[in-house]
Amino acid sequence: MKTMKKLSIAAALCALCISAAAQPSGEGSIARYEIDLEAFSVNENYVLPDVLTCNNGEKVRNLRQWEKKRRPEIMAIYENEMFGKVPERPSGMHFVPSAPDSLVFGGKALRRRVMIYLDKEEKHGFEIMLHLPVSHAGRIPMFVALNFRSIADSFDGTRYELPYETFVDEGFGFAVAFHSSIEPDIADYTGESADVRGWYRPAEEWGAISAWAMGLSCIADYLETLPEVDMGKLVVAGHSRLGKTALWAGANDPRFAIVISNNSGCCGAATNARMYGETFRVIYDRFPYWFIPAFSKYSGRDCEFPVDQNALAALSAPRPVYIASASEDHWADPYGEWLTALNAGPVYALYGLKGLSGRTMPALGHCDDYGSVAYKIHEGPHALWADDWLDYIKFAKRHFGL
Ligand code: GTR
Repeated sequence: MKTMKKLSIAAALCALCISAAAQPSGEGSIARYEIDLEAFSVNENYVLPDVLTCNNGEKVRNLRQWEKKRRPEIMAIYENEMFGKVPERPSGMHFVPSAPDSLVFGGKALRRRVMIYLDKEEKHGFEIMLHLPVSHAGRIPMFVALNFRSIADSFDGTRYELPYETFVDEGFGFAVAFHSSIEPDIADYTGESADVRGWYRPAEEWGAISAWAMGLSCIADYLETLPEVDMGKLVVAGHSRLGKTALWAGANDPRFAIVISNNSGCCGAATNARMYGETFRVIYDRFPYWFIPAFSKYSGRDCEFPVDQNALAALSAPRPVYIASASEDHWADPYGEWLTALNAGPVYALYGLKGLSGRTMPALGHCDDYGSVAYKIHEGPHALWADDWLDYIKFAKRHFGL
């Protein structure tokens, strides 16, 4: 099954038994860099379950079958076996300004800070920060993202490459919240103030990734109250664990018109079946609270998960989805992330939309954004850089016709 080897990824690809779902030829482009597989193993006999085969074996042949039967089945798999259900927002949710609005970037943008309270008593809530271009003609398209830093610490956006001013210059607003202020990113959190999961319903019914996804939807709820925002043009984006969250938020909330998942790896865009880099056992041992307890039964049995991650990406169809990797991010399995993008294509095809342009991984630094599924691999480590954001802005502009 699994073998430990030191070899170039090109050699690894030659050894792979490619599944019926994908017959790609990644050698040409990916051979440009080498992966030391000594610390990794790969399941050479992986098979991706067919995203368009229903639980009862029935083949999906049209959009109706996808939307009425197969898509709900896949949602239920992620809800019952991995992330838990993202609940409706609580009835007590309301919004309170947390600081006076200010003009920033030489007067080009309005900065606004708002508390999103989930309860009437205002014990459970998180702060969001908005940057909105002030001289924008028409309603404002928005990026919505969670960040790894508190609002107070992230004004410059330097550490996590949130170039707010660039967004404003390009005609986009940006709404951000600190992920841990929605649900702490800590195992066995025992505090109360921000513990949305424990307060709202039993914590074991939904993992932190679902709580963060709910937070993104709460931000969309706030944006709906702003007449200057174009609710038809919301992009949800995230990096790493927040890239997993972006995919899950996109699956749950159709208001996110474009979904961008950067270096999301295991349980995000990386294939389960290859078991390369981070695996279910490793992720669940380190971060059990991201998931529901039911997910533990797949530890070491990644291939037995009923779907692969192309199914997660395809839950956003027909909305465009962008998956991005980094060449040195072996932990997240760039090749597996590309396979996911490739194999989301058949669902987009049901909508008459194109997936990736071909069955070859794009060269480093290049993006395959020919259709409604995009994939790129930047040269370098696990990161979301300013240049990546520029690509995402370009992608959003093209799909929004801006
Ligand atoms: C790693 C984890 C990955 C990824 C990353 C991150 O430690 O193994 O799944 O989510 O963290 O979010 O930074």
